[in-house]
Amino acid sequence: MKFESFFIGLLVIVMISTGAMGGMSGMITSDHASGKNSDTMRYQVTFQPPVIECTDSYAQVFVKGANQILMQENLPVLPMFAEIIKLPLGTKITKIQPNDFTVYTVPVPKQIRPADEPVPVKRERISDEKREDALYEEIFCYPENWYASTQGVGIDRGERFLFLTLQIYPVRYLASSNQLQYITTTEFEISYETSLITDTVQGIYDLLVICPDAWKEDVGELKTHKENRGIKTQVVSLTDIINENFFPLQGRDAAEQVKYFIKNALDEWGITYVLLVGGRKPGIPEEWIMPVRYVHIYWANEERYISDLYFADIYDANYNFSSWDTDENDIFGEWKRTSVLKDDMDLYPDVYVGRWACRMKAELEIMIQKTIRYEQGSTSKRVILAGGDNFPQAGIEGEIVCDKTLDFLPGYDAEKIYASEMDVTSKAMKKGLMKGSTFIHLHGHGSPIYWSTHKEGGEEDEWEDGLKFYDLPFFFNSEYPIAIIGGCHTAMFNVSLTVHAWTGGIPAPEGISWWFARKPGGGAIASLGYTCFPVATPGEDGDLDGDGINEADCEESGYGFMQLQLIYAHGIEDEEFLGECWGYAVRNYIDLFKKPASAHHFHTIQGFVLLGDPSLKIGGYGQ
Ligand SMILES: [Ca+2]
Ligand SMILES: [Ca+2]
Ligand SMILES: [Ca+2]
Ligand SMILES: [Ca+2]
Repeated sequence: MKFESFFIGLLVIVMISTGAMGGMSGMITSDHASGKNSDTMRYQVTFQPPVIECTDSYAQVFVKGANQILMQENLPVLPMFAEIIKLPLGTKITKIQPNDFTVYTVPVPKQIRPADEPVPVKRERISDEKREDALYEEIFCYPENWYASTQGVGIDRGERFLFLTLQIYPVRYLASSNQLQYITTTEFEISYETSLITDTVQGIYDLLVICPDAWKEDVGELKTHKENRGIKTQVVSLTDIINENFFPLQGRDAAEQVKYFIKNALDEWGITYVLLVGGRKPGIPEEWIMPVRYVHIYWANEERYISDLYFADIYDANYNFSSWDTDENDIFGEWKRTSVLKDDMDLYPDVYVGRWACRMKAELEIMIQKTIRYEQGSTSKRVILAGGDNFPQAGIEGEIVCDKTLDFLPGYDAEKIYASEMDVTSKAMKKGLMKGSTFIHLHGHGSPIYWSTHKEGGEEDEWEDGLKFYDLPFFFNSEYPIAIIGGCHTAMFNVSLTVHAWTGGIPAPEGISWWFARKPGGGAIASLGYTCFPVATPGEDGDLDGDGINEADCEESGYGFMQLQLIYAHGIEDEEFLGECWGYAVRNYIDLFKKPASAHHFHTIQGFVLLGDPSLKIGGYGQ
């Protein structure tokens, strides 16, 4: 019976991930009369009493049994426990109820250390933003509750699930009296119903390509190529969508119409991948060949940015269309500087979405020919790594993240272009790529048209040569790598000669990531970067990714974690297709950092974009 096998699977997942610290006992009560299975599971966690350590200025709290850190800007840094429970598609949580537990209180000798301001990955510091004092006068008890939970529906290895994240806060801080409240054991009852929906349709098509009408015929060559490799492909034009050639038209604007089409294709055809074909139209007014969605989450002086994740997050945890505008005011992803988060967003991708941001048909031709050539061949098991000292905090962050990249690619050789060993130049990157490689990973600072880093301890205005948009025409490598360009705004694809926000006033026709991918006779096959400021996490605040091993924070959170997860998906989890790797990275980031909601993590999640074919077979199929 399906339900039993799921329950055993769940038990295994929970026991593996929590080890000796947590445990779970389940009780099954089935209610067949209502046509639904309603069940309850019990979830128990135990903690050691808190240990308090003091520095000169602050106290720090540690709890054995807590596997993560609660960090919100200017609020106390406290241990927390988080568990991610994967439930079958169709499950609906009806109740999460803690049983009675005992609360203890202890005094704290000093104020608990507040979390620092999150650092945007940018070239210049934001001059008008200063760290304010801790917000302790505004809090009575932090966190307000003993637990929180978040749910989402998304895809994992081609299968869809409900993801439940349960966060438990074993200590709470009473700021006015400088005391800690703590618990040592807690048990939850989680009630749920199953089989609300099922994935009945499996893979009538695997890949959906959406393109403008005028390019549809040209995409035929890509379809033939993909189908020869067993990827069942459907090509649909924007006109097909509007003319209701497949499904009834839904949606308040062009972007939402595309998203509803993707939903229908997921429901009716069981698609896994979506390739959006089209970028900005050439010209002064901002118009799009293929629609985009701007979200409005304010952080680091950035008020809005494009998120292609919008097109991938189709369903929310209640199996409703994930509109990203839950207050229905036509402002999507709204969290303005002076307001709270207005729109609930599930975020978990339900399909793997990539974009060829082509501005003209010639670019489409280049991408089709590059893709066919790439997938028919194979690339060398080499990775080009470029990094340096990105932040004044201890550790050479770019090199730490690049070293970890190589750890996650067993059997690979690396060409390291490290600021500690040499100058980080585009010349060295070109030279490295001439020998062939599957990936190039740059981890540093960026702008839409430039990527760079520093020598160790280098001044903020002393930059390595780096990669500049005007270097791109001179890449003539014959093997095309997947380029991961870690830095702020590195994958903005709305740049034009007249609109060039964040380029430092330098006009450029377009951004570096897409340019690198669509470069004929060289460059990359796909690029990944950010359409906005992602967050960086230099320094050391504990085991931020909660895997039980405390490593440098630059690998455990922020943009470094995101990019490393993508590599991990391929090198360690053996994901063969680029879309799966993107989805893996985004999903894991959401699991860990969606809650408590913070603008900098939303930027990092929503801005991480795949400018490439999500059905791309990494390294090619070979001859
Ligand atoms: Ca809204
Ligand atoms: Ca979703
Ligand atoms: Ca550093
Ligand atoms: Ca750490």
